[in-house]
Parts: sequence; structure tokens; C-alpha cells
Amino acid sequence: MTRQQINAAYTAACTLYRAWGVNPEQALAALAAVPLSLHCWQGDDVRGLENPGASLTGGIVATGNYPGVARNGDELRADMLKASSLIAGVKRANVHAFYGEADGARVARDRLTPAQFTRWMRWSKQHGIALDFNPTFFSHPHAAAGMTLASADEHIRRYWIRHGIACRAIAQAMAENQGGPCVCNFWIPDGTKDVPVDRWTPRARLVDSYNRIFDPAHGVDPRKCIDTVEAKLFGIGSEEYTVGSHEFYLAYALKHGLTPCLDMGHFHPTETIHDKLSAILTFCDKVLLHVSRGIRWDSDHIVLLNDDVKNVFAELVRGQALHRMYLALDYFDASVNRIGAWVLGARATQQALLAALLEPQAALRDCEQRGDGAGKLALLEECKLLPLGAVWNYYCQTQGVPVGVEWLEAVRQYETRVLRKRQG
Ligand code: RNT
Ligand code: ZN
Repeated sequence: MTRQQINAAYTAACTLYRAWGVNPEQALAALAAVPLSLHCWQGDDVRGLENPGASLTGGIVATGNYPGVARNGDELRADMLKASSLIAGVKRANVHAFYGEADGARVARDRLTPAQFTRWMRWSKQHGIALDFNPTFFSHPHAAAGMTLASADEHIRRYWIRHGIACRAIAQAMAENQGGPCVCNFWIPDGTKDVPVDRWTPRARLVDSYNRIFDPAHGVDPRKCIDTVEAKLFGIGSEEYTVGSHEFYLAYALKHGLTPCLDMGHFHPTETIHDKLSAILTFCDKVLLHVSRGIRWDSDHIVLLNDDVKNVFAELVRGQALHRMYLALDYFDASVNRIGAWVLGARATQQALLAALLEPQAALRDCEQRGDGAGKLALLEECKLLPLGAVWNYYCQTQGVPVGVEWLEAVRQYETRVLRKRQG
């Protein structure tokens, strides 16, 4: 598409949106200001940099062996930058604790310090990409029995408590480095494959572990390190019982002033999260969203522009709650070009957000208030046919990123030039 064609399509689209009382310029300005955190773990199939031979545990799996997986921190960061160059708007980068770099040395996870993340922080500053952080409670011998912070083995539980405390200090250092908050998200895999007779004691231990980790005595500044806790329904090998369930974490977060994290793939297969947002955000200030796509037993497929994602952003825009969200991608697919996976999910997320921002809210609310249900549904249906793509293409053009699927060309070139050379 030529520049003129893109502009002409946008102008025509604006006429249609304006007729419904929508201001597309305002929508695009709002879209450009919403930060999206890109998860580093899509680039290397959640392998981490700690131990090249280690396998992924914790009930999550990355299947596939598409060529070009990042083999070290430099490759991973280069790949993230490539992806980032094809995504508009404000980007952040989400790093896991087992992506620390110690120049060949091995630093135990309970002894990690900001020093192992200086490369990430330097890179962050250089490219203006703020960092978010996650302690890593999986892919480790001390997690092999399926329990970490809820473990009955005090030695193991203490180890992971120290890891959690260490990670909050690292997140705080990242925040200082970037002059703005760093989201530090806690997810643990703890659970059991089959029916536990005692569901209570592991939860009591988990509460105790978190009380120790989030103890104010550690002096972590809540404006710098944003503590978030992520629930899950089940994992591979923990199908029956997950200690950190949705109810557990929601209650814990509310009681202790932490931020809940909702991962879109962490609920029953037909359970969606858009209805939860207005409920949860009534009682807490912020929510971290892991934008993901569950399929059957897998919670982490590449995000696409589907109804689930569209409904989430519609809710957030309708509730004027965008600024109360931290948005982060979370999925891992090793069976396709990994840069493509990042770009697909990020763009789909932003498209869903744009669709929400272009919704004719005044007209819709007017129908609802007048009790005109058919009118409201008709208008919602009409919205599905409005030219979102024309506005999106114009946005990409003004943001200096490829329009339509032109980004594929850049991804293919990078695959030939860089990724294919990594084999062997
Ligand atoms: C796992 C959680 C968690 C992880 C990352 C790697 O089910 O969603 O967020 O995906 O921490
Ligand atoms: Zn997640």
C-alpha cells in the first residue's frame, strides 16, 4: 500500500467513526501512550541463561524446534530489539531472574544481586526500554519436587524465600536505573498432580513465605518495585491442586496491598477474565495483565486478535481503567519464528486496544440508558464492521513501523541473515 492509499483509507475511516461521535486522532494518541511489556522468554523458549543444558519445569512447556533460538543474552536482546522495531508505541522488556549474566560464573538464585543484570540495565538505558522483572521459581533442582514457597521442606522453602527477597532488590535497582517503576511479578508452580488430602497446610506455608518476602523491613520502595502475584488454575503435573490459586492470590493481594496479576490463560478453558476487571479494580488500584491465549491445557499460545482480548480492552476503556493496568505479554511458541511470535502478539494486543478506543461509547451508553437493547446490540455489531484496519495502518505509518503484514519481510530477512546462522 502506498502512503497516499493509507492516508486516503484513514480519511474515509475517520468520516465513518466521526459519524458515531468517535475521535480517531484521540484514540491513536491514547494508544501510543500505553506501554506494553515484551517477555524476553519468547526468544529462547523459556530456557534462561543460567544453565544452557537445563530443561524447563514448573508445569509449563515450550514445544517446537524452529531454528534460530537465542543462545545467549546478546542474541536474546538483539532479537527483542528486532521485534521491538516492528511494534509501535512504548515498549518495556520483561526479564526473568534466570536471565541473569555472571560471565561464566554460577550465582545461586538466592544470592542474585543487581550485578547480574547490569547488561540488561545498560541495554535498557541505551534503548529507552524500561525493564520489568520476575523471580524464577522453576527449572531448578530445588523446584524439582513441585513445591517452592509452599514446600514442606524448610531448607527448600527458605531458599526460595531468599530468592524472592533478592528479586525485589533487583527490581528496585532496575527501577532506579530507569527512573520509573519496575513490576516484579511472583508466579510459582507449586501444586500436586493428584488429590491432596491436605490443601490447607501448603497454603498456610505460602502465606508465611510471602509475609517474609514482602516484609516492609526489607525497605523496598513500593513506588519503585511494584509487587504483583500471579495465580493459576493448573499446570502440567499439577492438574488437581495449585497452591497459588486465583482465590488465594486475590485475597492475599487485597489484604496486603499487592497488585494481582491476571493471566488470561490461567482459568478454566471457557472462563474469560473481562468480567473480573470491574470487580477486582473496584477494590484495588492496579492489576497486572498477562496477555495470553489458552488452548485446552495450554495457557500460553501466541496472542491473536480474538474476542477474549478485545473484550478485555473494551472493559478497560469503558471503565477508564487503562492507566490502572500493567500490560505484559506472556506466551511461548518454539514452533514458529520467535520474532514473528513477539510481533504477532504485540500487534494483536494493540489492535484490540485500538478497537476499544474507537468504540462509540456515548452512543452505546445512550442506547443502554434508554433501555434500547436492540439498538445497543445493533451498534455493537456495526462496530465490528467499521474500518479498524484503516486506522491501524495509518497508526503504523505515523509510528514508523511496517504497515499491514509488511513486517513479515523484515522478520524473514532477519531469519536468513541472523537466525539461520545460529544452527549447529
Ligand atoms: C506460567 C505463568 C508465568 C510464566 C512466566 C514464564 O504459567 O504464566 O507468568 O509464563 O513467568
Ligand atoms: Zn503469566
